[in-house]
Amino acid sequence: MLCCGRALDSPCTLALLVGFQFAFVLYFSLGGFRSLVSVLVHSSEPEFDYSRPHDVYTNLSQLGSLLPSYPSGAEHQHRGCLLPSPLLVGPVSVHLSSPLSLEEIKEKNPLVTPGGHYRPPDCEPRHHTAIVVPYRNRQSHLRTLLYHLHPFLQRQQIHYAVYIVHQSGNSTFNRAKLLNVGVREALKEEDWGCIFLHDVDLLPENDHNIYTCHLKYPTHLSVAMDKFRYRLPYPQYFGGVSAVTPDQYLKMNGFPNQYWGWGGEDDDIAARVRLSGMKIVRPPVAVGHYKMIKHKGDQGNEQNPRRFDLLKHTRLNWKSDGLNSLTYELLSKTLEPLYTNLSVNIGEDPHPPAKKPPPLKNSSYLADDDNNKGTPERKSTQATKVEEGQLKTTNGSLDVAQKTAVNQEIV
Ligand code: BGN
Repeated sequence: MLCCGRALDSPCTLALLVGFQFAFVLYFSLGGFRSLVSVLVHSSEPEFDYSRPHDVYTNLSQLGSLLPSYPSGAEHQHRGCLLPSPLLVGPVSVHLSSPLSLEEIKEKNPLVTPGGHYRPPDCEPRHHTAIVVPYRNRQSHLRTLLYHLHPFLQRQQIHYAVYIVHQSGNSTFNRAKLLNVGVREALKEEDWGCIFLHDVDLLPENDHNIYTCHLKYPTHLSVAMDKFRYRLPYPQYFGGVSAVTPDQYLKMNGFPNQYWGWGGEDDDIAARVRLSGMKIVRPPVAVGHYKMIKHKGDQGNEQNPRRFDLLKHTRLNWKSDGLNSLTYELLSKTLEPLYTNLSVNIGEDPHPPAKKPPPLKNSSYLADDDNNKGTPERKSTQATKVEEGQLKTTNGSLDVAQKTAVNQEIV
């Protein structure tokens, strides 16, 4: 008080001013509040610069050059692959549409063998991972995924294979049941230590997101998707890309078979993890970046209106519905150059969605109708029907109270 109550020219006021100025300069040169906090409070989160991503094929020519000296039993093959892999580059660029054909993608990945299998040529892999992808009618998404995932995984120096589980027929899509089929078929083929459950439209953006399993607990990998502004949409979210060991999978009785259509099956799987005494582990947000290929709603994969009800009964049903009740017919298994194609009949949706009424704008159709020349009565009935249809859809997606209630239940 004594000092600062005086005139501006007092030496004490001057010292204070200089002090403040110095603090401001320091503050901004450190990059403002955020950087100041990160300097003062040491954060354990790794940092990556996503503004300058590498090409997803970076470093692979090194592997290619090993191709001629690939005799089995070569000395270098007995050396365990280094951890972490020296080939990793961090953020990689993602091309959301692949202009390349399957043949061209294969040419870029010469070390991938039929069925989409790969083993590092110059060291003994420490991890053995099957990638299972539920699939129907997404040819271009599949090419985009294969173009991206093969080099991504090769840089991680793991032994892997890609299994595409194709749902035959026109019944409603059933992602979780297809995953069950994929896990069972993959394990028939090899003793995989880890199984990835991978959506066809998700592309990992950072190769430090290693495609291996946690020894004790199921892992959720797609923790930061562009669609959700690079954060979890809700804490127990388990959709997109996740991973289990065969033991973890057995412990939770696999996945539910009863979710036909979009939504809820991943929440059921998350609930199973907890009900079977496990928890979900995740990589840091800075690592678990994914881009989603944008697409319009899937025909045959409409929102499942029964998902809320099904989720309320997970606690009762998980021990009886899952791996132990799985039935399907394997129609074909082919070893394609970049993936194993499993085509399966998983049966019919017992509650298929009602067929949509014809669209409202078809007034010309009404007017042309010979029996009913577009009378006002006929038109208004039609319009009411459409409105009912729209209401239904709105209810399906906007049932916030219901959604919150179920979400709380499965925390
Ligand atoms: C949730 C869906 C998930 C989906 C995510 C992200 C349900 C069940 C009602 C509680 N769950 O709301 O299946 O993966 O959104 O899109 O709809």
